[in-house]
Amino acid sequence: MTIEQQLVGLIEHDDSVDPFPVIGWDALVWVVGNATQSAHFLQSAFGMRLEAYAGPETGDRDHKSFVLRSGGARFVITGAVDPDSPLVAHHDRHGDGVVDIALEVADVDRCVARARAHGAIILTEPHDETDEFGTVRSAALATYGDTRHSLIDRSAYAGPYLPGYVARTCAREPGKRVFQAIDHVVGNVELGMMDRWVDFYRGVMGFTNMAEFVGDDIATEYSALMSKVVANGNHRVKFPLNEPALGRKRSQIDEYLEFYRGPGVQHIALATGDIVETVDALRAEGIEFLATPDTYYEDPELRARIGAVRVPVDELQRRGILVDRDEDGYLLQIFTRPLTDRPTVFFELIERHGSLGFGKGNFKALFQAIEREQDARGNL
Ligand code: TYF
Ligand code: FE
Repeated sequence: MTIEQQLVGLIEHDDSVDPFPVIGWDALVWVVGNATQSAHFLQSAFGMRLEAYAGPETGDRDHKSFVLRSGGARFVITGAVDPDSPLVAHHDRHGDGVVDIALEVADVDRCVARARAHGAIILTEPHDETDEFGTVRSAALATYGDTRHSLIDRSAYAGPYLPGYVARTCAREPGKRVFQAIDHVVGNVELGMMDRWVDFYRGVMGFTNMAEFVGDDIATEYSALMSKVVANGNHRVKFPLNEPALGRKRSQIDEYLEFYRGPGVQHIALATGDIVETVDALRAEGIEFLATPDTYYEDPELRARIGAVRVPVDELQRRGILVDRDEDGYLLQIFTRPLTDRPTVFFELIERHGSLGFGKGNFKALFQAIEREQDARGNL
C-alpha cells in the first residue's frame, strides 16, 4: 500500500469504465470577509504555504485570492476588494465559507456531457484559459446551495495555479506541515434533500455509496441528523451528505442551515500521518478542539472494541482524540470548534490505519460534544 492509499483510504479503480473519471481534489475555494487575514491564519496556525496570488497588483481589481498548499491539499482564499464586487453580497449572506469544491479531471468535455445528460446545471461551459505557462480547460457545475464544482484539466499547464495568478511565497519560513491531504468534504443539505443529493452525485458524477451512513434509528436516538456518503471511483474524493433529523433539540444541521443561510460545506477532513503531533502543533497555535469527556475513554465497551492502536489510549485521552475501528482497521479523529464567527464550517483531523469509514462508532460522543457547544451558544 502506498502512503497516499493509507492516508486517505484509496481503493483500486479502473478509470476506463468510469462515466465521469475524477483524478482528485483540485482546490477548495473559500470566500471570506478578509482574505488577507484568513490566509495568514491558515499559514501561521495550520502550516499552509503560500504559492500563488491574484489581486489588484496583478490586474484583478475585484478581489484578492491567496493560493495555499499543504501536501496534496490546495485552498484558495478569496475576498472582495471592490465594494461593488458580487462577492460582497455572497459574504453578506453566507459569511466565510467554501464556494467551490474544485475537482481535477482528465476530460472536462466528457464530464460536462455526462452531467448535462443527467440534468446537472452547467454554470460555466467548458472553455480554455491560456497564459505563458500553458492552457487550462475548465467548466463548473452547480451543487447544493450556492456551492459549485469546477472541473479542471491542468494537464497542459505548468503555472503556479491558474492563468492570471502569479507565484508568490511568504517572506517568513513556513513551519512544519501539519496535514498532508484532503480526506473528505461534508455537505449539509435541507431536511428531506439528502437522498436527492446522493442521487445527484450517483447520476451526474457516477459516484457510488460508501457503506457508512446514519439512518433513521440512530438519528432519532441522539444524532439529530441523517448522513450518507458518496465517493468517486478510487475514493480519493468522498462526500458525506447530512440532513437534519427531528430530535429533542434543534439539530446541529438546522443551526448550520440557519447561520449559513442555506446548504453548504460543513466540515473538511484533513488527513495527517501523525494526529498526535498535529494536534499538539495546532493547540500551540491556539486552535481549539471539541472536548471529549473522560467517560469516553473509560467506557469498557470502547476499550474492548478499539483494541491496540499505535499510541497509548491515555495519550489520546489527554488530547481528546477519538478512536474508531471497523473490519478494515482503525482511525483516529478530532474536530475543531467552528473556524469562523458563525457556527458553520470546521475542520476534522483524521489519521487512517486501514479503516475506510468516518468514525461511526464515535457519532454518539461527537454529537453530544457538538450539542454541548450548541447549548453554550444558547440553542434550545
Ligand atoms: O464526516 C463524517 O461523517 C464524520 C462524522 O456534524 C460527522 O466526520 C458527521 C456529522 C457531523 C460531524 C461529524
Ligand atoms: Fe468527517
